[in-house]
Amino acid sequence: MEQINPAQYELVYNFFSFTIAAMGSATAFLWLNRSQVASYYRPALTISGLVTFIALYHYLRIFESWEAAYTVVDGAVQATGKKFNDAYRYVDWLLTVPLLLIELILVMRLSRSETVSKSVRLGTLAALMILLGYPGEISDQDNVRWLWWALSMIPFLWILVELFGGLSSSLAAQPESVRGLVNRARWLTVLSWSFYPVVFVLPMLGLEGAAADTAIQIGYSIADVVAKAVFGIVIYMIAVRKTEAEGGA
Ligand SMILES: *C/C=C(C)/C=C/C=C(C)/C=C/C1=C(C)CCCC1(C)C
Repeated sequence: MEQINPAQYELVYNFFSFTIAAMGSATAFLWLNRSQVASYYRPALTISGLVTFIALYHYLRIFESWEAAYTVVDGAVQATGKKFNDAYRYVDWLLTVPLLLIELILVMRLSRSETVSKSVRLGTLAALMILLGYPGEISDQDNVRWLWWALSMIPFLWILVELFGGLSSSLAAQPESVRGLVNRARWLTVLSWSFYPVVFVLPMLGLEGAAADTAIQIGYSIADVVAKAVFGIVIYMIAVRKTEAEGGA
């Protein structure tokens, strides 16, 4: 591990702690409010809470790994020799990224066959994107990182095309009162997800050593809170509004 200074160590520590609080409270909110929406929309909230719950678990492990990787002695941060475990993030994404897309599909309440086919297609693309990113993430050679970045960008861009092309006709079929919100959920996905490939390239653009490690950890944490907890709340709002538009729970 790179030599990290106390301010960087604390900053990452505090961001992990904040993310744990955000994921935990989002999980409680989403699961406790299931009864506020019609029964068709409950699976979307269950899955939404499952996503933040899986992230809560992984952030607890990430936090633990961060604490184990360093000790603070007389105000200086020293590496303990235990490696900070980056794999937790990728295991988390592998599970949560397909579920996030399924959440969005479920809250749209499409026909059964469309729900299944879109979930399978988007879920597979999302898993492929994460698997292709991992060999790059664990490499510190720029050319290796660029190669896997480029490969992972293919399913990533494909997902964006599906969200804008494939889901547009489904969007038009949504009740008037929720169209704006569903559109916002789609944009929230696009913008928050675009953050990840940008954070990934920071070390290839000249950011070095502990500064790069710090930026990556903070960048991914912010993106995770937006893409999972904030997104979950938007899904909840859509479900509540659709419940109202369709005549109550
Ligand atoms: C909750 C976690 C989410 C929404 C994670 C999303 C992750 C991505 C969109 C990652 C994409 C990547 C690329 C497109 C290229 C480089 C490697 C990745 C995996 C960072």
